[in-house]
Amino acid sequence: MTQQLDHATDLHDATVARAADSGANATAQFQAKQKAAVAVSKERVSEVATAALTALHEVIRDKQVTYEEYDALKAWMIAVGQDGEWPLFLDVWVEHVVEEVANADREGSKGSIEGPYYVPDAPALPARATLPQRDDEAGTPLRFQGQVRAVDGTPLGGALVELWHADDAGFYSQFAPGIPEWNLRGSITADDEGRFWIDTVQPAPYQIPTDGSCGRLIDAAGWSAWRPAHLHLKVSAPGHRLITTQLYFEGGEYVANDIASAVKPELVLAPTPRADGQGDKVTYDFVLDPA
Ligand code: MBD
Ligand code: FE
Repeated sequence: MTQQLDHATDLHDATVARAADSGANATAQFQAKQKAAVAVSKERVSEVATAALTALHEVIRDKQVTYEEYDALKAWMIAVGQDGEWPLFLDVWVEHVVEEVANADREGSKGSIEGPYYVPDAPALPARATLPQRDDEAGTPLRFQGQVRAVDGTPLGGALVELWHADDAGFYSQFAPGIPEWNLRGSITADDEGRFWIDTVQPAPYQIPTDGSCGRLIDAAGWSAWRPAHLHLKVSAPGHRLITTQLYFEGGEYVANDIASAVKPELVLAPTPRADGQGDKVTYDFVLDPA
């Protein structure tokens, strides 16, 4: 009886994305990566902070923001921190413009935002590999294959392809309970010609947790809480600029209205059924700019 109850609780946990589960670890992951203080000059801090505050002052005048609304904002910002949702908030509503500025001068593959759910040092895998997954991993099998090249077409042998994505229920390992640590996360080393063949499963669309501060903003504003199904990638090779990007699926839900504004036409895949009937396959080649 106790076992049945535990099982029921597990099932419940695995099917509900709670802000506390994803938010706390997203904050911890970010803090681990951001240990060292960033050196920014006084001039630069003053320039950017003054511009940001001035833009906000203009919104208050333009929209005639009231004290009631100002206090609602203050309460909400305090709660965002308590929920651990600053990484989620910033990556959903701000990062896409930072990415646009950072990658404007690239000639190679298009980038996209990293989001809050990257974890470094995922298990190392060879060029032909299956991403770590459960024995009964749900979802349509997907073979993701391609080649990493330089802008002049030279194959980049031994390139590193880091891939992470949500499962068939839209949850990420390490950011939702009940999923094995490295599920659907891997660091693949391409072969001597920069090629890779990765077996995984089709991810589901991702819904922003509805019980946290980001969810409350979305609800209060009447927005959609969804991101289209996507693969996250970091692709790198010595002497070349690492690219962080995402790939989406043609015809998928929310491709045209991503809450994180991170879809670009060049990043939409069109998988086709495999000849052996074992799911789908898709080819995508990466082109890395010189460092
Ligand atoms: C995600 O899965 C994601 O990729 C981004 C950018 C924001 C929230 C959840
Ligand atoms: Fe994501």
